[in-house]
Amino acid sequence: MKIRITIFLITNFLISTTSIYAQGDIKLNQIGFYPDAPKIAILPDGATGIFRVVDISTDEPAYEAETNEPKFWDLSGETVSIADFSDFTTPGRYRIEHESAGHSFDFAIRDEILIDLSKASIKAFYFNRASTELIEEHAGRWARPMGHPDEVVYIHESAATEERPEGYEFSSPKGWYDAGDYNKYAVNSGISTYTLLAAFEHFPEYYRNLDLNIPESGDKVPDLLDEIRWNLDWLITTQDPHDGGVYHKITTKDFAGMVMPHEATADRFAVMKSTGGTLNFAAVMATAARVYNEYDPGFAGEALEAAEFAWTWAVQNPEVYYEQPSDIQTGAYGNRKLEDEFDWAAAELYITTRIDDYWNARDFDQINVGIPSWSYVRPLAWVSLAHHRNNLTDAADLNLIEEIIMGQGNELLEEYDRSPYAITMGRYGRSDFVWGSNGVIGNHSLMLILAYRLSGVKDYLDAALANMDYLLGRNATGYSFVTGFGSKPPKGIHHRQSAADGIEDPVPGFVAGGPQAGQQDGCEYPADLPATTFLDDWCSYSTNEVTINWNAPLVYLTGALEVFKNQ
Ligand code: G3I
Ligand code: 9MR
Repeated sequence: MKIRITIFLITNFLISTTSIYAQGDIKLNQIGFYPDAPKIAILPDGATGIFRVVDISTDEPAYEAETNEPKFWDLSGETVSIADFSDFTTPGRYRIEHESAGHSFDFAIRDEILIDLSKASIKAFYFNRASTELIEEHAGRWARPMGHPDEVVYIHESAATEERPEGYEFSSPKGWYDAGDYNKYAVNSGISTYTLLAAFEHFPEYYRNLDLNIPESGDKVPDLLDEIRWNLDWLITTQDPHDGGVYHKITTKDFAGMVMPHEATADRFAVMKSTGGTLNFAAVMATAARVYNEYDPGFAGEALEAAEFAWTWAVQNPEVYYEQPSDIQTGAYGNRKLEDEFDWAAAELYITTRIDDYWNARDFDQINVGIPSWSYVRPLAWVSLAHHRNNLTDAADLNLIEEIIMGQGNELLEEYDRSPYAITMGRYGRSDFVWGSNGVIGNHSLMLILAYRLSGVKDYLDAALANMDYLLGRNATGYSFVTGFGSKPPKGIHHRQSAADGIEDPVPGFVAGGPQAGQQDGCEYPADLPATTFLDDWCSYSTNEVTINWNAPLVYLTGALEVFKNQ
């Protein structure tokens, strides 16, 4: 018996040492799974046959089954098979093993598996706060001095008016840094702030009790709303009080170097009012007016007034497209298609005020609304309309609202069923893998969650959970894309504070931009297909930067999955 065990151990040892596969070649969600949820891992190189779920505490197989038939994925150039162990529900810590394909990272099966990530994904916004010191009590190892007080910003030539000429000084403090850079952009603040507001609006019970350990924790306002307020307090300063137009951005002329916020002290400018920025502002402020009414009616009133003022400016100035002035090099967030921004702002104003004129101002008759992004916000109108569908005036078409959300959900489900990785990325081939592809899959998931809420059909929820697995490791790069989470998270994100603070681990809770084949930064990539072009290095701002608009859907998704985990 002893001899047989020894032989078994030696053979096992040989298999694992002679295999060309490393730990992590079997890919899965590196955090783990809810006990009763679907659970799958992906095996490389056409591996088939028996796979085992091995209990870490005993090193014994606890479950085994066969893989499905391998499939080829053109976007990653791989032939992969699915190991489905959804039937296995016993809490514990495990790894997946396969005779030729190696093994996975360790993972857990337990309840509340996403709660820490749900909190950290919001806390990332706190870490990106401008105009405040982050103290150790809230920021731990990532405490840092205040950067960018923004008590004095200058009107740039492009934004000069009679009342506010070039060089005019005003105050525009607070807000979140957009990303790895330290600038603040009205357009991208739009979808990001809205998505967090939507998370609260859709799941108030969950967020009311979520303690984020931020400076405002313990006050009467839920922490998520306190965090959002930090950005709204800034955003409201970007409206010109004389006409209602909104500055496109508050920015330095060039991107800062790889320095901490307090070391980036170049002058900041309010650059050009734009229709796009103004409509994003209107939509967010109209949404905020609803959400804060219960907690701070004074602010809610102010927000609604600001939204209406912005809307009026945009209607009178419908084609003021952002043009980057020649002396400004920072992010453009330029966009010449603003029909969707008009739809979104009108929809939010309609929902908040119940004034039919806002609904009637637009042709709300689109069927294929698509997936939200910073440059395409039409779906956000339908997200809000769907959530408020039982509280609209007769002007609204409820059947259309349902048809639109379910149509989108069905399109995503089709890809999920077809996908070798069982995810929703790849519907239009490469076009899902754009700069910020991890924001794309986050927004797919937001639409799926809505389809689930409208229909009660669990397939939509399962697909959203599958996309969460993708973000946490079940993808062609093998990374868990969220800093500080999983066995192989990004370490070299393009985030100035993380690169400059001298701390090995980056600020936690940020999702990296994700794979896309553009290589716009000229770095050297280990692979070049849409789903594999990813580099965990500061150099790679086209795949490894972090941004508020990619983190916001991660917030929404993790929160929703925690809310629906027992369904
Ligand atoms: O619109 C075209 C589309 O027609 C075409 O089919 C497609 C093919 O790749 O490209 C589309 O344009 C892309 C554009 O985003 C719109 O999505 C560009 O290729 C792509 O380079 C561009 O990337 C943007 C990037 O800035 C560079 O401008 C990202 O969306 C945007 O998220 C990113 O934002 C930056 C800010 O400027 C500064 N702060 C950091 C932030 C994140 O990196
Ligand atoms: O750091 C910048 C990042 O935040 C932007 O998303 C990106 C694209 O606009 O640009 C980065 O800045 C780079 C600049 O464009 C070119 N020189 C190198 C900079 C990064 O080190």
